[in-house]
Amino acid sequence: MTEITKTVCPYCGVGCGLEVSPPAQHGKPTNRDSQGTPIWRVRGDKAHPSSQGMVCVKGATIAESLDKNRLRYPMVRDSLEQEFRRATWDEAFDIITKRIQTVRFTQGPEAICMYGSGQFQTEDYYIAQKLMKGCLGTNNFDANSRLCMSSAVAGYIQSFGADGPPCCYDDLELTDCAFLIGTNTAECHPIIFNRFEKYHKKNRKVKMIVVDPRRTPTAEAADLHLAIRPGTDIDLLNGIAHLLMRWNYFDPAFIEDCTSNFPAYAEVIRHYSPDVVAHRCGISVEDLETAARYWGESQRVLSMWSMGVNQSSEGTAKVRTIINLHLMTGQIGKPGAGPFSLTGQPNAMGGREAGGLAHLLPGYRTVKNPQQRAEVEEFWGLKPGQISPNPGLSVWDMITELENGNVGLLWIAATNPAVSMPDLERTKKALWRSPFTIYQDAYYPTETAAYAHVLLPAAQWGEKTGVMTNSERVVTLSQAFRAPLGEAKADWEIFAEVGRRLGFEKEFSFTNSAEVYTEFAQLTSNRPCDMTGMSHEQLQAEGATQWPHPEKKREPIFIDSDTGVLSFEEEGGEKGSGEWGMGSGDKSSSTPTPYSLLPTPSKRLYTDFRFHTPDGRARFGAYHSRGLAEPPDPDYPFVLTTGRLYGHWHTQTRTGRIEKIRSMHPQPFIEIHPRDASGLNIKDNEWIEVRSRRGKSKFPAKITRAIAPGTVFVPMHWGALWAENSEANALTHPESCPDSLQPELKACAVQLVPITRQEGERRKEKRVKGEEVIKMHA
Ligand SMILES: Nc1nc2c(c(=O)[nH]1)N[C@H]1C(S)=C(S)[C@@H](COP(=O)(O)OP(=O)(O)OC[C@H]3O[C@@H](n4cnc5c(=O)[nH]c(N)nc54)[C@H](O)[C@@H]3O)O[C@H]1N2
Ligand SMILES: Nc1nc2c(c(=O)[nH]1)N[C@H]1C(S)=C(S)[C@@H](COP(=O)(O)OP(=O)(O)OC[C@H]3O[C@@H](n4cnc5c(=O)[nH]c(N)nc54)[C@H](O)[C@@H]3O)O[C@H]1N2
Ligand code: SF4
Ligand SMILES: [Mo]
Repeated sequence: MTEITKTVCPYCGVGCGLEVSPPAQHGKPTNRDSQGTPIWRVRGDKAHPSSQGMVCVKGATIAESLDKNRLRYPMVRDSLEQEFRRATWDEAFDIITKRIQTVRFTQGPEAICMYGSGQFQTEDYYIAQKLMKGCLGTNNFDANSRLCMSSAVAGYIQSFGADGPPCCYDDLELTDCAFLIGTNTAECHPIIFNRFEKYHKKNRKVKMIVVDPRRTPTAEAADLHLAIRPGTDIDLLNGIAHLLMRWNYFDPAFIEDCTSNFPAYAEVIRHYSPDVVAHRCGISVEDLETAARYWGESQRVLSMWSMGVNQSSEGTAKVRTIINLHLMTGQIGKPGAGPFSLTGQPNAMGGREAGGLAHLLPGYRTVKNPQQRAEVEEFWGLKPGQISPNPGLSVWDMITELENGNVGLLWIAATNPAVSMPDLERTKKALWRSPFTIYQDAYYPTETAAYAHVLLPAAQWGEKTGVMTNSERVVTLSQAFRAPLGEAKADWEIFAEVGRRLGFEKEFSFTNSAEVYTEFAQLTSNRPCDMTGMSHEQLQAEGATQWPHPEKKREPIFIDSDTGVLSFEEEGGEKGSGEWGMGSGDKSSSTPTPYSLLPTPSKRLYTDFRFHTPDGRARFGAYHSRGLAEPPDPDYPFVLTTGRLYGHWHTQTRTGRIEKIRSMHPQPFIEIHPRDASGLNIKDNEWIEVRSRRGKSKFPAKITRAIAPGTVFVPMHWGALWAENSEANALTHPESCPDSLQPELKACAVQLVPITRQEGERRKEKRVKGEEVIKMHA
């Protein structure tokens, strides 16, 4: 019999269940890649509730990346000019702990920074929080989710009083109208898209609206595609609200009973009449009206969004403006309806649960809340006041503090900022100035390795056991099926060992990741993301589980037959109290309700229309549109937008080494409308130099009507190791949303300069050389 390991795909936030079996199987030829290396077999897990056996090309080919270009042992150097030399773990740990102690006692804990990732498992996130925010007393832990989901987090918190996407994937097959805004679901969340598309095709009455400046494969499938000008989402959303009001498609009872701040919102949307909106968005009044009609006439509306909304200097306002539409029409807390952020990374959700951003603490708590800080301090056995009340540095602040010379130690793990951060030239200069950088990654080389003093080899997917939470709050155990390659260690083990060596033996006495998860789960007790009923053992036995999932109901030991009042054993008394799922954390105000009297957890949040705000009402956000942070002008007349392709994952550390995916997307390009191309006298495949106020990049032209005139698009996947000067982020700027601090990676102003054909050819040759560099390291 072959041994099958159940696990979860480590790429996107859809969180597809996978089954992995060994390369060599009895009676079957051994699976091998083109170099003859045996590869593990991967297929979709039919029993997984989220993906029902489906996978996309990334999940299907993941095992091919396990052995190529791995970082196998620690490496160190004294300065960035030097070559790395191999070190033992003991030596590396010693260097790191000494450095942490020096920085702590000379510059203070605030000079220590960690930049982590939505590709951590929850256990990695949790141990990093305990080390940084707890033991070291600095909140300078931020994650690449800052570039990704932080606007959604801020929007949910401001509108609902707590983070957490309220919907579930079943809603995809229950809705009457899917409103997809700023998401290229077909390429970036393919299995969510498949689930909806099957249903959409079968049910002619079901509507699909896509709002995206580009005609993406997602937009191709829509009943209505609104190709708005980049950055005009709030105009559009307020314009739809204006029509819903005018046509009486709103729900006064819901607004009255379940929301607050409606008058301020009504005052704002008054100004968004159809002709004003259509003009600003660059769409027709008819299309705007059709969108409002689809929304108004549908019993159930499900909106979904991703980076076209979040990566914006008004990202939080955009998120809240989407939520507003749901609140004014009562489209939430019921099947097939609600605002649903599609999470980017596989465990960005777990990161939010574990407090993995500079302003958060584990269990959907915030560092600013004194009671919540005290709860965490007590749980960790720390002295009162140990956790700083100040939010730590966001990742862009880490860059500017490097510039100011205020960072003594930077620890980067599971992210490749030398490709993915905005304003790369500035980012790289700042990284170059870092007095001491630890970089913990599974692969080598990556672009960021060039900026590290210490390289630590991380065990990755398949080599460590831990949990990940997907977009619909489903937690899956990602089980190890092979030993870590070389000397690699799980991220949490590395953090824990450093913690122990700093003197926190008791705090980090874990012997395996199951113990780590059990401790973390206790800290979610009575929080919106209550997972006290989960453990590695339970997840293995029962399969993927959605939160909230509190500890098992306790059986009453005594029922008063006159009053019906139930009595429970005292042990763990508090667990049975509080309005679970309501997360107010205020235990004094509510009469304890035993678990067995509470309704069965629903697959959706807010089914009782009570929210986590102090008054239990969801709050309207009243926002006028502010547009782009860097609008086009006569010097920089084009808007550049950036994003993803179906096959590649971010900075290509894995997908760039998979033949099938490389051949799907062999090289970078710039999408440009035929009208703009002819204005530049450019033909297909001819090279264009793109210049912004910050930098330059070069791409061959892909002339297409899928992009609007005046806008160009480049994929984000090609860093310095994969192509010469085709970095999207050489051009982008760091201006960010004031609430979420998420940078506007989706838009900057650029000028386009054609490059002569000859030079283009030369560039192509150079690019091949760039690839050789990578082969050399293979
Ligand atoms: N294949 C693949 N899938 C992935 C990933 C990957 O690297 N590759 N990464 C994962 C991660 S971490 C993330 S965050 C998600 C991202 O998933 P998506 O957000 O779906 O992907 P993007 O391509 O970044 O951007 C989505 C769309 O936003 C549009 N857009 C740009 N500006 C605007 C605007 O002003 N308004 C509106 N409404 N739309 C705009 C772009 O044209 C683009 O089509 O994908 C996840 N899935
Ligand atoms: N222009 C532009 N820039 C963008 C975006 C955009 O749309 N446009 N999108 C932004 C968004 S949404 C995101 S999420 C970021 C993504 O950007 P990054 O996070 O920089 O991209 P990845 O390539 O996913 O980097 C993950 C790294 O973790 C390593 N790794 C994999 N598994 C493990 C593990 O288990 N442990 C450790 N320690 N390392 C591991 C991989 O080898 C890789 O080097 O990019 C952002 N940047
Ligand atoms: S849809 Fe996402 S989670 Fe599913 S297989 Fe593809 S990349 Fe993996
Ligand atoms: Mo992301």
